[in-house]
Amino acid sequence: MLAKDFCWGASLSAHQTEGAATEDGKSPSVQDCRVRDDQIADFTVASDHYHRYREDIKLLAGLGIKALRISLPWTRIIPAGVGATNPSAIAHYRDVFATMHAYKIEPMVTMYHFDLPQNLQDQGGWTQRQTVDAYARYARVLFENFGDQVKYWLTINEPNIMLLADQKILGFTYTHQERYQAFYHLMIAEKKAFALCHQLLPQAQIGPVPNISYVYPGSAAPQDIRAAEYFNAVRNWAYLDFSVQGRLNPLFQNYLRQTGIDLQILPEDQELVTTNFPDFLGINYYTSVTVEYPKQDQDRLSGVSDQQSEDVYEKGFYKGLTNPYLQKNDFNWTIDPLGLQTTLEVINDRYQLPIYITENGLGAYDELTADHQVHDPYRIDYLKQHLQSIQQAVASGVPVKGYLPWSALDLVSVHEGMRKRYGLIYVDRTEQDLKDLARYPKDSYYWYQQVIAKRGVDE
Ligand code: BGP
Repeated sequence: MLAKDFCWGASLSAHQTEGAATEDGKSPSVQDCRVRDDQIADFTVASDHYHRYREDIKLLAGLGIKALRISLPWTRIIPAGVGATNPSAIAHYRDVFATMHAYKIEPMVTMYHFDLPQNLQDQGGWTQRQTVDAYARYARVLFENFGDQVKYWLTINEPNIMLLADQKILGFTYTHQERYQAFYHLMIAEKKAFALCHQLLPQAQIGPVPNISYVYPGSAAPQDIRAAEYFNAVRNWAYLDFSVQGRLNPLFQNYLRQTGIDLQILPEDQELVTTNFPDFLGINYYTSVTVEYPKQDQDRLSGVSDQQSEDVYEKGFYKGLTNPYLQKNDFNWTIDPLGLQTTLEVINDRYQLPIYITENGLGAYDELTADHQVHDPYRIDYLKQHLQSIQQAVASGVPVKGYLPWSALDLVSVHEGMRKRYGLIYVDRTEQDLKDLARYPKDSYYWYQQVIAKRGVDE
């Protein structure tokens, strides 16, 4: 059983759920443009959460959750990314937070979840220092307008994945050098948010939200061990060491040197970086990654990779491979609950901060029956095994304070559109057919309701 004050919750992001992409003063984000151009799913509607948030929050309150993680869309609040704020968006989200509080649900707010204003992207996006300043201004607007309603803030969703994933799905394409400069700017932007939050909202808490999973070596060969250490440094520790300890990880620095990357660091960064730190860690975890030393040069570009599968590669450093000990889901992601426990233990060993699992879940093809049920035992299995792992981690001394699985309701998956569903609640639409967007709790919803009531799963 987990502690009485354990924070049971669920997670969403704005661009994947809200829709209303062209309403209420909203300008396009890089995600809107990507989803539109690739015709992934009707992005203007998504799960229609923007119009149905009251119904959705009420349904989620029925789970007994104490927290709901949502993200705020930068281009609704400051449509051009810089300049004027949009009063109707501020009023909208004030009502969203008031509705949550009416059901005793604490908002946990991701300030930016992959949806950079397209206007800033057109000027170079995160490769440019001015985007850091724009983010800092946006952070101030959020703290000033919602600081009385929101106690838990998350800075930037998965900057480490923005570095490593196939950047087309994130709405931009940078050169190798630009990627790492953009990554550095994301890290600096986060530090500015820590500083501002602590200055303006002394009662609030703020943390990073990277996607962390401990990287395994493919064998006991010393070169494979080194490959895993390097990928751990690039994928996991570079970001968290900077965020929590204010240092550039030495293996990461060596990797940068050897791959010919020269970061532009300003003298004034030093003080900012070494005096502003998070209050807690938000950790997203889906799968683990296994790498070996690349024996031959691959016939593809260095660094083009997809962090969630075996498709990771950096010449002379590491190459992903299939882990023969693990099963996969329908979308080729390995399922590794024990990997979550290991990851949590290693994170705790390094950083000793309270941890909230801010994403964890199973993407699958779900089917709605004629009587509006969704039988998803595979999702229940996945969540149950990961919760067992969390309980074990807590028993071994890791301060996990909350669990907010992905996702509260079905949404547009980043990689796969509407066909890959994560929700505890089914949203009745398909890729292109919007149907009536009605909500139906899945079996996993009722299962999670019981888990929350019992404060955990059987070991
Ligand atoms: C995380 C993102 C989420 C979510 C999830 C699943 O990296 O923070 O936004 O989408 O991955 O990924 P996908 O939707 O591609 O299955």
